[in-house]
Amino acid sequence: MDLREYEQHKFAIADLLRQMELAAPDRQEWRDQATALFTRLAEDRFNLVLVGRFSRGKTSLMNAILGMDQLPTGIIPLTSVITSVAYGSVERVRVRYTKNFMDEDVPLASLPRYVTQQGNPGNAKGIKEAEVQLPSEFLRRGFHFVDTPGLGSAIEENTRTTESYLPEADAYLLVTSFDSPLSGEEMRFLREVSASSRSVFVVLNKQDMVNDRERGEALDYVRGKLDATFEQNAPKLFSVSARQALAAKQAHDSERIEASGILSLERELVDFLLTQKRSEFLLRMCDRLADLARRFPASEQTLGLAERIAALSRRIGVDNPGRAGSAPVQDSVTAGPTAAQLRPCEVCAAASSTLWEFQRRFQYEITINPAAQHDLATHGGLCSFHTWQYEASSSPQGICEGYPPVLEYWAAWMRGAASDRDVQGLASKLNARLTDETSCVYCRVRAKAESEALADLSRQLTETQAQAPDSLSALCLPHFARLVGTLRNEQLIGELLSRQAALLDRLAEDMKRSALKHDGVRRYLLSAEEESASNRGLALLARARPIAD
Ligand SMILES: Nc1nc2c(ncn2[C@@H]2O[C@H](COP(=O)(O)OP(=O)(O)OP(=O)(O)O)[C@@H](O)[C@H]2O)c(=O)[nH]1
Ligand SMILES: [Mg+2]
Ligand SMILES: [Zn+2]
Ligand SMILES: [Zn+2]
Repeated sequence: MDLREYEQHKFAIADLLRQMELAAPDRQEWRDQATALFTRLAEDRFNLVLVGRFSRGKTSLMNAILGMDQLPTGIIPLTSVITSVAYGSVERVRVRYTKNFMDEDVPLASLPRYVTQQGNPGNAKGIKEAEVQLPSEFLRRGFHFVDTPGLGSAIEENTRTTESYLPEADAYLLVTSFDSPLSGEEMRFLREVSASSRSVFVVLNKQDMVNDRERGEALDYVRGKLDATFEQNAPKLFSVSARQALAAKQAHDSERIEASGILSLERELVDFLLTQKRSEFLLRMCDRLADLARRFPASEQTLGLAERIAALSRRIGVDNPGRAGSAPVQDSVTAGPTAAQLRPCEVCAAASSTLWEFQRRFQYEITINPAAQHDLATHGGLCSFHTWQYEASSSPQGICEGYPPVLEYWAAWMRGAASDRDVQGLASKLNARLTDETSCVYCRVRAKAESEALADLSRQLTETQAQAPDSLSALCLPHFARLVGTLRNEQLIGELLSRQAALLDRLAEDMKRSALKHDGVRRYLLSAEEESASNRGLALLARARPIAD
């Protein structure tokens, strides 16, 4: 099941939950239960927790997987705070304190001040978790990597921090290393996990420090220990050099990336997430929904609901024969939209800024320039919308200086009409004089700016030979339609339509995710993209408000 399918199933569960709310016999009792389920759905984070003795290279391994070096590492015990890293369209760090009213967003570059032993010794700042969001494609598959302070250092607070977090894990990555593999505390940890149902992967890091023979010996040794500790399903073992993996990724050297051992680890993690974890989670949610529905008094409606839950559950099961672990992995994480594609409609933006400039001049001109006053008057003023737009940014004094000619114009018109004998036609004449989009100067300035921006865009697209450029923003529907109307190249139009379709789908998903997190009272989990989803969703359908704030 790819991420897309997974989310669609999740949204289907949320829809069923909302419908159950309508059928609920006792709203209050129901609401608590439903909120709890929404919360689970909204939080739905697959916590892959990295543990191991201090200085094994846990943080380095995370950096290597992400192909960046933003998380602080060092030769002395370093990480002092639980640090999770998950997908977000923009870089963002949320520091959550144990007293949650103190939560704050901080720049990524300042992370060391919060999560390291030097910046925040023994987590004296009382941070519950630093949540890092990064636009990494690997993370888009739904991982929450959780880095923990190393076990077994002299800093007891750090060990306690890690131990208290362990129950939150969905799976563990035990990071040990070729220099003295499997310390006492790592063995203790393994024994504990072997008694639980959680999966664990074991990484032997720093393979660059040993030769082939030593490497083989260490692997045999660790393999033996694992087989002796786990009665069945002994953890998979990986030999890796986080240091070389990161360097090779940064150099885009695919041979050295492969040699670092990181790829087989990454493949295994993705496989695990896709074939097992997701369907288990969804099926568990369906079970809980069904439990809830069973407690409703039987009625046609509740029977219908129960049937639909069962059907969804079957569908999830069918999509995932891989529950037994045999399904082929198909991971279709598609490239996300570029930053440009997330920018609001560029035609709207051009029109707004032109109009903004115009308005500034206009406000001034009509207080001092009789020609401008006359012009405004003969157009009968502005359209209703822009009249108030003008009012909002003008002073009473300016209005009283600039606007009397408009009122006088109407007075003169009416006086003329009073002596007109054509009473029948009067109402329609009056209506025809009213200021609308075609006579309002603001409207005309905006329309002109829009036409110019569209013409520019159309020219650019035609010149670049049928390539929908990555730099194109998320056009609003009205402007998209006008743009398409100017183009002749079928292939280009087809490309633009697919691109726009992908944007619309993506926003619909952002909106559903955002709704789910609101339902689940987990607003702090909203990514920047989800937070702005309501606004961006509407902005894809309608032109921007006439003037930028
Ligand atoms: N030679 C070698 N050194 C590595 C490798 N990975 C990490 N290191 C070094 O090991 C030291 C510790 O790395 P960290 O990533 O900070 O280790 P950690 O497990 O996060 O440490 P704590 O946060 O204290 O628990 C650093 O000096 C790294 O440069 C590797 O693959 N090879
Ligand atoms: Mg660390
Ligand atoms: Zn637009
Ligand atoms: Zn107008």
